Amino acid sequence: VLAAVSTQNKLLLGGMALIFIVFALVVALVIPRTRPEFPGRRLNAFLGVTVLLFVAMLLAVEFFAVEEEEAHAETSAAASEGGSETMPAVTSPGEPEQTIRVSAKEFELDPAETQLSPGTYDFELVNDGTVPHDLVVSGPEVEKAATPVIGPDKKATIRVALVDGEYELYCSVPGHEDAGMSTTITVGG
Ligand SMILES: [Cu+2]
Repeated sequence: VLAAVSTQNKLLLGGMALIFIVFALVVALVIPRTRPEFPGRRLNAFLGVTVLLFVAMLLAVEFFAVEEEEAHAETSAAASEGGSETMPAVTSPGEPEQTIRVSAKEFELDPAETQLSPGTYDFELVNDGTVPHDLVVSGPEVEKAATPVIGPDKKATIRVALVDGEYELYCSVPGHEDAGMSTTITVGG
């Protein structure tokens, strides 16, 4: 909504500026050629219109500038609020302590390690099978962090921040988890 309003303001402001400029050009260039006696008896009306346009222009700039500032303030306030909300809860952008290789094939999931200390890890899924698989990690503070589904001989990595607790690793391709592509890893004590 804010963006729409401020765009509209810019259009209005631009429109007023255009009217003002066209008016000024017409008065300065066109009218003297066709009507040398201008403004003559209409001097008062002419001056009135000029002053009116000028004042309207000033008011418009003042008014819209204030509204723009308010809009910007609200936008940046919203942005900083949003920033704290989007602090990573599931995955962490921090440096991973370690890469854990997880081999996937029909139908098992084989992580290189099943006992980890708390921290940030990259889980590298390697599809050692013959059909597509993916890797989903779920547990405390990590809700279904998933790689894309990848084909045979492909790799995909997800970064997760692990805390004390049990994490489930599984393949979310229909039927695969039940067929055996599921395991747990333990973090901390
Ligand atoms: Cu699978």
